Amino acid sequence: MERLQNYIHGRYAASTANATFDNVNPATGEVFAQVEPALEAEVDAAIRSAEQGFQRWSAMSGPERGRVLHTAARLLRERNRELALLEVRDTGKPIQEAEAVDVASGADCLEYFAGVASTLRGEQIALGSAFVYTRREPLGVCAGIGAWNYPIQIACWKSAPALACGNAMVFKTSDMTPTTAAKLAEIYTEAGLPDGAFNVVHGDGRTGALLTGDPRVAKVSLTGSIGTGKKVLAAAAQSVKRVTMELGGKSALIVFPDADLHQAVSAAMLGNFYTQGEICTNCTRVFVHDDIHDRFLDLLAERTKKLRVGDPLDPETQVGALISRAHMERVLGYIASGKAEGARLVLGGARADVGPQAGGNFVLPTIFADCTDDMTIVREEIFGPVMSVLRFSDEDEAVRRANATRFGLAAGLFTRDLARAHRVAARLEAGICWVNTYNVTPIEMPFGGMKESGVGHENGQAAIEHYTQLKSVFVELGDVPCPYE
Ligand code: TXE
Repeated sequence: MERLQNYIHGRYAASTANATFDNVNPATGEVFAQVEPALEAEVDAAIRSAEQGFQRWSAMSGPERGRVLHTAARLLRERNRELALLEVRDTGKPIQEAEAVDVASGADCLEYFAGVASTLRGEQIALGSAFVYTRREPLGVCAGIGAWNYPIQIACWKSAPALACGNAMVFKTSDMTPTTAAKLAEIYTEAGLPDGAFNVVHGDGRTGALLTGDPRVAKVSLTGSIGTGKKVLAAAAQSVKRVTMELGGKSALIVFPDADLHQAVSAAMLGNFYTQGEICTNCTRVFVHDDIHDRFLDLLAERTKKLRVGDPLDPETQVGALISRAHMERVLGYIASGKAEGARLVLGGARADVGPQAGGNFVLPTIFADCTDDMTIVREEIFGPVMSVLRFSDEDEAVRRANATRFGLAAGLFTRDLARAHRVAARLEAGICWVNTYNVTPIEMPFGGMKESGVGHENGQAAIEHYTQLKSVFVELGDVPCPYE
């Protein structure tokens, strides 16, 4: 049986815990590794090491930091296949996705922020007989806390901007997907990152709470559920930590009658079935105009029926296994509630029988039609391959209903009418709004939610503000304006 340890100060370190937890393959149910959790002693060691790492790393110049990140990006790309296979074993997602997206998007992120490292700057403000300049300074030790759906990508999205800005990071993996962030730590060490500048600890919410409760941690960046986000915010308040929160969503896709139907169906499928539906930005509420509703639904069902569900290691597989048995039961529970509350099941709606992988957590891509806004499946985040299709008849109604939720992560719309596209994009209460596409997240674009879906942004230049603090320096060129002469 494999064993996975915490990665502290440039090496794997044995835990003081006398118990381990299982790492389970979602596609088979097989336990393939034992993971050593980080308790008080390990979290303390990781933070102390990060404080040392911070001293060395923040003293390096921007171009030097950029070179380390560039080298790490190259190593990530060289190990793409190996890391993708590990990601599949942890998450159950199809290998074709992991190879094309997960590691590559992490490497994109490292490259982007490698460039950013040497562009950090303040401004100079002229003021009569004085001048003021501002400095962008790192925060110190940051904590990154990851979810299980995009483990290595999330670790890159958090660590790359943090490191580019001169911070150190202690990253806590999700207890269900601990493997690849530890590999990222190895890669950073190989690339020349000082020991301690990026440490990885494993464990569940208790390990996360040790990090968020520690006053030596200056900032927390969480990807997780809204419930966890609220707990982390409360803990962070105790020592007024900076926070970035990427939380859940229940996003709307609005398909207007002039839409390119084939493209709109492609986007709806991508935004519901990619990664088995375990994506926070997914457009799980698809609002389709009355005039095209039936044609849209027919096309959607016809194409969704052809999706290949099965062994994630098979390169032909398009829909893999859900993260855990408990999560699959939860998703099946939502499907049952959809049926009970009167939604019309068009497709799927059950576990998928994938033969030899009977121990896996497979659910068929599921489409519900005739949905109403009050149904549980329309209100709550399911985080599985379950799409709700709703009808609408005019623009105002679609916008009002799309916005009638506490979530505000993302939204999408399909129309060929330019004025309507921009008008509706402006009115949708969502941190990201896609026009005539869905779920495209280039590293250059800020990523973050409105309302209860989040605080702050990852990616793009916006991330710099979240990993630096601004200092104003006032320089007097004349006399002190002292009234006591
Ligand atoms: O989340 P959890 P999960 C959301 C989405 C989905 C959920 C799935 O809403 O339902 O995340 O991920 C740690 N103090 N998104 O089930 O349980 C926990 O150990 C500190 C949104 O993993 O909230 C894990 O590492 N940490 C999204 C992490 O928090 C705590 C993308 C998240 O756990 C803690 C992906 C505590 N008290 C998923 N309790 C986006 N917006 O980008 C738990 N944790």
